[in-house]
Amino acid sequence: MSETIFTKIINREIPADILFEDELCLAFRDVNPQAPIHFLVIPKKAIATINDITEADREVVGHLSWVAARVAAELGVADEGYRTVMNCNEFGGQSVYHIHLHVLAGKVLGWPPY
Ligand code: D5M
Repeated sequence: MSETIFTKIINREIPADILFEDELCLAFRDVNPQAPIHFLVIPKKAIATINDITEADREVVGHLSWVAARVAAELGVADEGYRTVMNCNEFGGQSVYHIHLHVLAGKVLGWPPY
């Protein structure tokens, strides 16, 4: 798999507004926010799409949601609510092929999302 921009963020080769980091994942603000608060939670392991998740990845993929909730709480938006989204491939609107959980907050979000 070719390296994406998210690997460069993990390796500190390009800057990002990092909100959380541990041995498994990184959370940082989305450069093109779609809500007043919009951050991404990514595994440090480069997994291209949800379709490429293996059984061995179960811990890290579950961990992304735990980190999303923890950072949302730190930003003060957990109780009012937020949305997590993981896009997959072309029809899902994926543009960076390193899985990432979007976390959108800070306003009432519409549904359906199109
Ligand atoms: O979402 C990919 C997301 O990644 C999109 O919302 C923009 C964001 N992005 C792209 N480059 C950067 C950098 N350098 N910093 C922060 N955020 C970034 P997708 O679901 O793949 O369409």
